[in-house]
Amino acid sequence: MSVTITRRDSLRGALAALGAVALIPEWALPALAAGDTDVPFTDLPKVFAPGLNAAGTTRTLDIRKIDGQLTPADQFFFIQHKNQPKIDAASYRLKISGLVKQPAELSLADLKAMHTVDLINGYECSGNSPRGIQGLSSCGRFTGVPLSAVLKKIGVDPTAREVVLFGTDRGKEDVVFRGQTFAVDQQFGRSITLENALKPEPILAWNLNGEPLVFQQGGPLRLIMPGWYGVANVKWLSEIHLQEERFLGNYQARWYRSLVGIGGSGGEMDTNTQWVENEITKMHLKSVIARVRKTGEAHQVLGFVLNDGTPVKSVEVKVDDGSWQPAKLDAKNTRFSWKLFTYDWKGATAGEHTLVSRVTDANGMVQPTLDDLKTKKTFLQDNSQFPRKVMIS
Ligand SMILES: Nc1nc2c(c(=O)[nH]1)N[C@H]1C(S)=C(S)[C@@H](COP(=O)(O)O)O[C@H]1N2
Ligand SMILES: [Mo]
Repeated sequence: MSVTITRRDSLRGALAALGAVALIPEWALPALAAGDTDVPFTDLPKVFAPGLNAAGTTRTLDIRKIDGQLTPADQFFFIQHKNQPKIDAASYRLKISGLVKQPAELSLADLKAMHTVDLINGYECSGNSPRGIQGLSSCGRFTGVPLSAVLKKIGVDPTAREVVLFGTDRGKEDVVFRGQTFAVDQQFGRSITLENALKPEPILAWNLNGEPLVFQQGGPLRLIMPGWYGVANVKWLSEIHLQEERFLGNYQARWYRSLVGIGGSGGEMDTNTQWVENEITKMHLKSVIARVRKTGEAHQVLGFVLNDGTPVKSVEVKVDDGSWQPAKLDAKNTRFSWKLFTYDWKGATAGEHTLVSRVTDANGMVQPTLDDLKTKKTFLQDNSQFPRKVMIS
């Protein structure tokens, strides 16, 4: 294996030898220097308390604290639907069942003995939105083994079509059938097609930023689906089941959907409007302004882009009623990381201002405005342009 060592790596190596590696930020944006200040946002909800909720079940990211590519593990957002199981890593076994050559139970040691990979992956919950100042998002370096390698090692039966991933978390769920409701015990489950499972990207991950995943983050083992919304990243994996039929669990087929009207007036009964229901899979193109800092008389706007891994063509920023101005994408962005951008805001005057960003990808897809999304009926997948208000003193 050939290894390219960059100057930064060798600097890190030298400093690591001195025990000082933690001092080197992973990204070029420096921490606030003496004399730098954060410009306050005036658009925050009255009650705005990012971080851990009172029950300790959800943590949101305070995006004003973003200062690099990797979200520190102790700030990384977490959320889930049921309980947060605590699983003993030493006795942990991942079951692989269904249409496979030989059902298997793999320990963490079995997985770690395979060829492991590192992947920087940024993602958001599909419910992430301006309402919570986009705090259900983060980006980290995950370590694990490609799902494809595990499936190939076990051997997939040729009749398999669907790969269902179950979490250890379970509880009562309403299963609704034509107006009848059955409250039954269910495991959290999501599925992907075998074709997607065999792509090189999905990994079964045990580390975040070089440390074992803590239980809130789905430790000891979770799926990471690069470029997909959070819900696909099944935590606390207990079983991977291969089958021929579609998997219809609530989190797959019922509760994670969007309903969008295309064409016509968008009126609910307009026969010229086609109503399309979609699964929540790949992330829709979004940019967010996260932070504004002042150095002397200079102002810099910082934000991030999330998408499905399609190369980003441009990010632009607009101040008040001005024209769209190009922002700069950070050189350290990678295909599945969130894409950090900065914009040097010249001539900012005292008072309140509105800043908004929009991203365009290499396929010509442009981030929609809120108005463009008005025929989207479910709140999931809100990737609308997010105008921010700041106060310059
Ligand atoms: N087992 C399990 N995995 C899960 C969930 C869950 O409820 N149970 N929630 C999903 C949702 S909706 C999101 S947004 C992500 C959040 O991942 P995080 O907690 O690492 O941020 O986990 C996903 N994986
Ligand atoms: Mo989510």
